[in-house]
Amino acid sequence: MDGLDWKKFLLPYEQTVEELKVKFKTLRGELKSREEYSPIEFVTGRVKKISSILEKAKRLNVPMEQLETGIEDIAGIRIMCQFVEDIERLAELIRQREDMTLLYEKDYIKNKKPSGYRSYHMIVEYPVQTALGMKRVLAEVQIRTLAMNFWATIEHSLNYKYRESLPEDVIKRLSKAAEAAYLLDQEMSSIREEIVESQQLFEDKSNMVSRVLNGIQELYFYRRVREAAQFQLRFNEHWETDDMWFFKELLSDIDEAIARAKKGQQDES
Ligand code: 0O2
Ligand code: 0O2
Repeated sequence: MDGLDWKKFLLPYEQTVEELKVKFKTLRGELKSREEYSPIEFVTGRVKKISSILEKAKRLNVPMEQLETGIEDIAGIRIMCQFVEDIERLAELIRQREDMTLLYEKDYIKNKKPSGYRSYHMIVEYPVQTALGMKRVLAEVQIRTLAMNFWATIEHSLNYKYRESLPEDVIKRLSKAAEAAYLLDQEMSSIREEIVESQQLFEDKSNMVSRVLNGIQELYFYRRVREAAQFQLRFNEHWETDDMWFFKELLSDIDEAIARAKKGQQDES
């Protein structure tokens, strides 16, 4: 540790964290304004504390001259998502970026840690422009759901407080709480799927309704008043149902009537 000017050493990491935070927050805003849904809920970032860097270096046997390559999470970005499905979508967006290079990924979602920890980690190399020129810095991007974050935040603070001497029964209960967070994520995903499906149904229905009404109007245009009125009646009787078959049948009957009306008009002229 002697001889290392920590302030200078950490400068490019501080800059990296600030820049990456801005970039991912901007990505969130951009996706929101483009498609009204963003896989990013919120973004945080931190530079690892000097004491934690030293502890980790000791634990991993990393010599002081090799901190830059030996410790990958001196710069850390954390991205929170609403749903588990958002994580892969976001990971893919990161893989495609040209302003950072992905080195490798750690999937603690498929392979949760023994503690119960779940998260998706991506180690990237980020070229940061400093006053002394370009410097390539390692950064760890952790992607997790709100439920995973809730669990990890509390578990981390307890571990910090009790310094690896958590009583056995607390470890067990934390592991159970991790299971509860997992189930919460699953439940939220299935609720989301149902909502997306019902929205799809609603979109189909509103599309069908406007096609039926336009068709009826077209029949009036061809002076097929009686037919148009009959279709209107069928529509009035059933439009409140979600029965897509009813709309499909009605629409195909209307289309046929329009085709007949067009043919009749051609024959007349
Ligand atoms: P907003 O819209 O004000 O919430 P900086 O001060 O710029 O260096 P930053 O990003 O403000 O850094 O702080 P940090 O600690 O990196 O990230 C905190 C951001 O995460 C803040 O958003 C918090 O509001 C947000 N945040 C923290 N916990 C939660 C949470 O549980 N839910 C949600 N939705 N947001 C949370 P901003 O960027 O200040 O924006
Ligand atoms: P900080 O500064 O407190 O955020 P390691 O797990 O550290 O031995 P590795 O492979 O370098 O080995 O790192 P890993 O596990 O990929 O990622 C380390 C970071 O992931 C941790 O940072 C945590 O932020 C998070 N993490 C990993 N395991 C757990 C866990 O069981 N509980 C919680 N709450 N977080 C975990 P640090 O080291 O805590 O750094």
